[in-house]
Amino acid sequence: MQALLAAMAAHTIIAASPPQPLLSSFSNPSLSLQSSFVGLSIKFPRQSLKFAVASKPLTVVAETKKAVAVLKGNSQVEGVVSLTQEDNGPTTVNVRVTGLTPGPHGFHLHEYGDTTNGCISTGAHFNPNKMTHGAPEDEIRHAGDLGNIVANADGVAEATIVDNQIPLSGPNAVIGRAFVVHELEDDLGKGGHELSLTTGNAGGRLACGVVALTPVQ
Ligand SMILES: [Cu+2]
Ligand SMILES: [Zn+2]
Repeated sequence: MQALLAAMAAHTIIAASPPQPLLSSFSNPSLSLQSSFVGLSIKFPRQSLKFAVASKPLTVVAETKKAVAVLKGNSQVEGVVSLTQEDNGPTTVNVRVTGLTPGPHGFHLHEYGDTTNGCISTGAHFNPNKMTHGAPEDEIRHAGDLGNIVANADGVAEATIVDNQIPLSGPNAVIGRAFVVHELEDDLGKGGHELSLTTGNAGGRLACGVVALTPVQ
């Protein structure tokens, strides 16, 4: 018991010791006190601070945001989706998916970045405005409706999509949601099938990937 207490006491001292040098450097030697006073007592720093605050609204700083999603599933289908957005402009989406059957495949942004039970856990199409399913160019569409990507004879689909409804920041940000590539062609809400206005009747989910922040370079 005593050994335990001793160990605890030693531990407490170790844990408490790091702040001490900091405190002593503030309260202790007259040298460091003086030098910090020099900086604070001169009036120039205050003026330059005011100047910086006043000029801030005039400064235009371009902000670039980048994200990436790595698509995987229960098949050989896989891919990478890169997203870039400048300020509050449209988001540019670069897609490369391999392992597909040749032809069009529905490509959407789904609501959740949850892949607990595979791509099915990503939920429905991202739809913050409570619309029905449509084409990317339609007024009435889900925000996540990005149409189709088309695979060539080698099963490779490459596309660049520029879209206004999938921002990387703000209330409708798509970070943490997921891209899904489908088995079938998305009919863009116009196929007359009972699923046309919810999923575009695009069939099963071949691969999906969560949108995650990536360094801006
Ligand atoms: Cu989908
Ligand atoms: Zn949709």
